[in-house]
Amino acid sequence: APSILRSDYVPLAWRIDHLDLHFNLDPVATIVKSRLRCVRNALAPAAPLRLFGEDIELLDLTVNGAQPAPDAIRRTADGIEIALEGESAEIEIATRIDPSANTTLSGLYLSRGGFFTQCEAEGFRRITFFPDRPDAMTRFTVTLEADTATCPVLLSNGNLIEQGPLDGGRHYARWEDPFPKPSYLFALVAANLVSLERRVNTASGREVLLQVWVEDGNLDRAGHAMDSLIHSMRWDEETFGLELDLDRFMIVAVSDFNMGAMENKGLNIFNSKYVLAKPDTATDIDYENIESVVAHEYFHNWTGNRVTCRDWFQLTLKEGLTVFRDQQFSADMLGRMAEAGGEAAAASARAVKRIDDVRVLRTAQFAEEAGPMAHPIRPDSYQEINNFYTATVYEKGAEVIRMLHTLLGAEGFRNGMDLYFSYHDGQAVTCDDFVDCMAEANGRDLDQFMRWYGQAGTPRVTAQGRYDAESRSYTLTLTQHTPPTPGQPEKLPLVIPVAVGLIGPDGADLPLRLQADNHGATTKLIELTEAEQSFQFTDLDFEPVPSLLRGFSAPVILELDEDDARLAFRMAHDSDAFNRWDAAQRYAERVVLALAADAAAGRPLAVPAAFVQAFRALLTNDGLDPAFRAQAAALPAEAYLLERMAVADPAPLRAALMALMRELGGALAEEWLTLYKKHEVSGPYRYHPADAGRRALRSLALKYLAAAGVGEGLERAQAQFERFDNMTEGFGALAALVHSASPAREAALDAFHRRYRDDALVLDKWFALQAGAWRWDAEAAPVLERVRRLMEDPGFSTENPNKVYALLGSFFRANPAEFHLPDGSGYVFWAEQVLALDRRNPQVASRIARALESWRRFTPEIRDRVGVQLERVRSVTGLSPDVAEIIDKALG
Ligand code: HT7
Ligand code: ZN
Repeated sequence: APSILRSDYVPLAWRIDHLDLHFNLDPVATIVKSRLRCVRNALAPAAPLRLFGEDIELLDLTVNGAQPAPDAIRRTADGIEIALEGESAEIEIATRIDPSANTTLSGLYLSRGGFFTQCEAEGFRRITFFPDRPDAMTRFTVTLEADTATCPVLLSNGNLIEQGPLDGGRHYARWEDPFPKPSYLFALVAANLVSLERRVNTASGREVLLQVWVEDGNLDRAGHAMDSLIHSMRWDEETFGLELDLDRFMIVAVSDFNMGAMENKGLNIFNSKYVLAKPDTATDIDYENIESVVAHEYFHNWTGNRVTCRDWFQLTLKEGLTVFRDQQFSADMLGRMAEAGGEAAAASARAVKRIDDVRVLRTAQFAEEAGPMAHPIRPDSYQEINNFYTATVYEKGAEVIRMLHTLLGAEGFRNGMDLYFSYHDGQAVTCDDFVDCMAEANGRDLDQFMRWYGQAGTPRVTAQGRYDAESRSYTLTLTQHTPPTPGQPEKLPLVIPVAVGLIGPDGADLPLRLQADNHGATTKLIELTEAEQSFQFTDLDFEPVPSLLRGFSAPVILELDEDDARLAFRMAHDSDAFNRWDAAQRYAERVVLALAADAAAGRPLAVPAAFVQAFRALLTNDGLDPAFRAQAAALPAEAYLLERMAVADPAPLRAALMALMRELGGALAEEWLTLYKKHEVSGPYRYHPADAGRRALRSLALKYLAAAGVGEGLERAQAQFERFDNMTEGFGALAALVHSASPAREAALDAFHRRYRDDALVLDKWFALQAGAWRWDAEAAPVLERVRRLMEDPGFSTENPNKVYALLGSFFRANPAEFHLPDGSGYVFWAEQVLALDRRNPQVASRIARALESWRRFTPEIRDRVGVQLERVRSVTGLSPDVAEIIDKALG
C-alpha cells in the first residue's frame, strides 16, 4: 500500500459547519441520511469537496436540492469528489449499511444485539460519505430511530433534545452536540442497557448528569467506574482548572471492542473490561486500570476534543499528553489514598505507580523502537493509521510531555497548558503549536527539545565519574547517542533532563553543590544537551556512588558500569525508590543473562550467593512498603530480557528464569512464608494501595514458593484458592498453582472454569493464564496444544477481541519459550491465526501479527523458520493494509 506522508498535508478546501444525521437503524439494512452545510475555506487552495466512503452503498446524493451534473461528481478509490460552485452549498446524501456484516468493529456494528460505533481513526467513512479527517470540525445534530423492544436506549453525543414513540414498535431520539467536533468523535449507541446515575456539581456550580451504561445484571459492577469518573472530574478542575463542559457525560460498556476505550464527545464507549468491577470478579490491577482508563478518556475531553489534532501524524499531541495526565492522576490518587499510612507510604505508592509505567515503556516501547516499526512519536509516514496507535506514540509521547513538566516545573507547565487552551480552544492543531505554547509561557527556547518529536530510537546515555580527593570534587561525564532506525541513519543530540543524586559511603544522600551554584539539595536536575558534557560537584569528602536518572527522568537507556557490589549497595540504600528498584532489576538482569549463557552452553546453572543475599536483604526490609518490595522482587519481564540479549534465544532464557525462581523460592522459603503470614489483609475487600501492596507481596511469595515446589507454599496456595472472597487473592493463588509442577494445578483450573464459565471477563483471565504458563513439569505437553484445545472452549471466540488477546495474544507475547519451540509449530499456528483473523478484523489481526516483528533479533534457526511463515502470509492475496504494512516492514 502507498505511504501517506506528513509533509503532504493540505488544508480542507471546504469546511462543513453543520451536519444533520438521521439513522434508521436496522441490523442488516441501516439507512443513514445526512445533510452537510459546506462553506468554502478562503485560506485553502480551491479544490472539489472530497468525501471519504468505505464499504457503504450510496443511495442518493443531491447538491442544493438537485441531482448534480454527471461531470460534477467523481468516484475515487476512497470516496467521492464533488465540484462545487460559489461560497457555500448544501449536500444531502443517503447511504445503506449492513451492521450485521461489519466484523471489523470499526464504523457501525452490532454487539450482543445492540448498535455501537467506533469512528477513530477512520471509521466514520464506513457510516456515511464525509470529509473524515480530524481537522474537519463540525456541529452535529443526530436523530436515531430503532426498534423499541430490542433497543430501548438511544444515545449520541451532547444533549438529548427530543424523544418519542414512532409507528411499528419503533421510537426515536434527537441529540445535539453544541461543540464542533471532528467525525472521529461521533458516536451512537442503540441497545438494551441500564444506567448508574449521579448528579454532581462542577467547580463553578453547574449540575451535571453522569451515567454509566451497562447490560442489565451488571449494575453492581459499575460503581468503581462512576467513582473514577467523579475523581477524574475533580482532579482536572484542581490541577488544570478544566471543567466538564456538557450537561451530561456518559460511559457505555460494550463487550466487543478493538481497543481499551474511546473518548467520543460526551459519550465515551468502553471495552467492558475497563468498566466492570466488583471484588469477586476484578483484581486490584483491574481496579487500577479502570480508574486510569476512565480518567484517560475523560481527560481527552480537553486534550483531544476541545483541542484536537490537525492530522493523524499529530496523534501524540492528544495521546502522549493524555497518557501523561492519566499517569499523574493515578499517582495522585494512589498517593492520596496511601497518605493515611504517612508521608513515606504516600511517596512509595507514587513510586510504585512510576515503576509500573516505566516497566510498560521499557518492555513494549523500547522493543518497538529497536525493531522495524520504529518511528518517532510524530511519525513522518504511515500506510495504515490504525497501526500507529503504538507504545511510542502513547507511552514515549507521555515521557516527552513528562520531560517538559520536569524542565518547566509544575507551575510553568500549567502556564503553558493555560496558554494552549487560550490560543487553540476549538481548533485542530499540531505538536509544534503545543510546544510553542510551553516555550512562550515560560520564556524558554524549546527548538532543540522538538527533536524528541522527530527522532526515533531510544537514546543511550553513558556516565563516567571521576573523584579528585585533592579538590574534593567529583566530575560526572555524560555522553548521549541515539542508534540509527529505519530511514534515520543520523541522529542529533537531544535535551535530556538527568536527575542526579550522590550517595555517601554510609548510604545517605550527599548535599549536592554543582560548580557555580550552592543549593545543597540531594537530587539535582542537570540538562544534557550535547553529545558529551561534564558536570562538577564540589565539597565532597569521599568518592560518592552516583544515582542517575532518578525517577526515570528521561526515556533513555542508561549504560552504567557498576559492579555487583555497587548494585547491591544501591539496592540497599538508594533514597530514590525508582532507582532502588532499578538497581534490583539491573542486578537480576545480569544474573539471569549469565545463567542463560550457561544454559545455552550446557553448563550447570548456579545462582550467585551474593545476589541471593542482596535479594533477601531487600525482601526482608520491613522499612520498605510491601507494594515496593513486590515490585523489586519481581524479576524483569521475559520480553524485556529477550531484548537485552545480544541474540534473542528464548529457551535458555526460560531455563535461566526457572532456575533463578526455584533458587530464590527454595533458599528463601522461610522468608517468603513469613512474609505471607505477616501480610494477610483482614476485613472486607477494598481497593486501596496499602491492601493491594500486601496482596501483591503475598501472591509473589506463593509464586516463588510454588515454583520451588515448597510443600507449605503449595498448601497455602491451595488453601487460599479454596477459600477466597476476592478475585485478587483467588487468581493469585490459581496463578501460583499453575506456575508449579504440582498435580493440583489442573483441578484448580477446572474448578475456576466451573465457577466462572459464564463470566466473560473472568474467563479471559483463565485463558491468559494458561496461554502464558511455563512448563514446570517436564512431562507436560507443549502449551500450544493446550491453546489449540482452548480455542474449542464454548467460552472462546475469535470474533471477540478480548478473547483473542487473552488466549492468542498471551501465547504469542507472554510465552516466548513455548511460542518459539524449536520445531517451528508456533509460527505455523501464528500464520494460520493471523490470516484467519485478517478476514474478519484487520485491526486485531495486525496486533497479533506484530508479535513476530522483531524476528531478526533471534537465533539463525528461529529466523529461518519465522522467515518462511512471514513470506507465507505476505503471499496471500487480499491481505488487509493493516497486516500488509506489518509484514512488509518486518521483512523489509
Ligand atoms: N483515542 C482512542 C483510540 C481508539 C482507537 C483507535 C483505532 C482503532 C480503534 C480505537 N478505539 C479507540 C483511545 C484512547 O487513546 O483513548
Ligand atoms: Zn487516548
